[in-house]
Amino acid sequence: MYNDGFGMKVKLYSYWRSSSSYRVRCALNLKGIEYDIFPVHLVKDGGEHRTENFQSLNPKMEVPVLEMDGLILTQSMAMMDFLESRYEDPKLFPESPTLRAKAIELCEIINSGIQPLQNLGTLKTLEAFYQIDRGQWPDWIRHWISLGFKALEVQLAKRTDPFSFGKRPGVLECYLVPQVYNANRYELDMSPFPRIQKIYDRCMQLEPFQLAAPEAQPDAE
Ligand SMILES: N[C@@H](CCC(=O)N[C@@H](CS)C(=O)NCC(=O)O)C(=O)O
Repeated sequence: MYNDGFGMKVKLYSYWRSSSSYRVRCALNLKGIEYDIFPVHLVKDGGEHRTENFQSLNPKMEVPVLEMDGLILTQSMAMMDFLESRYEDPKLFPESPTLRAKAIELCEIINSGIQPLQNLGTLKTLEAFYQIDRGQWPDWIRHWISLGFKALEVQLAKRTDPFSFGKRPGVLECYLVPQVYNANRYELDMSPFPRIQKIYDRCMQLEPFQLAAPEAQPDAE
């Protein structure tokens, strides 16, 4: 187990059901980094992430926020990059520059191409601006997950490693597992995505992913 060089435990501001927080929990667990969870409720009383206190950590009013080495980081991909340079082993990113770029490309299908479209703030804006009520959200969510998963499935099916980029799970699994969790939550038919499903199933056999799961969090409801 690592702890940070300043003798302070790493802090993760997280919400149990937030897929972006889930990514970082996976990465911290894979690296064996000790951390404390600071729960931020995204729903209660209009959302704790909107309070002035939280905005001083993240003016964009989103979780996760990672606090370590005297640094406050928002954006999960920046966290992955920092964790990788700060704690060398086990590696999250492939070592070859080509594969590293490919891994980031595939993470971005989720990070920029799926999650922002199913984010709570986006859904609430659809409701406020266009009266798209909550009953219609699942169709919208399934549409965007499915579109992103189609692209991912094609790319991942070309590779035969047990995980996306090798024998061990890495950065892409940290993005993929939470996104599949959401797909299941919204009852997306996963049968068109066998390679994604296989990688997810393999990850869920492993303790770092089990401990990162929403239901295993201290703030799970
Ligand atoms: N790109 C950001 C996404 C962060 C994000 O969208 N977080 C969501 C939870 S998964 C959030 O805090 N949403 C609050 C809201 O939309 O009001 C990252 O990767 O960290």
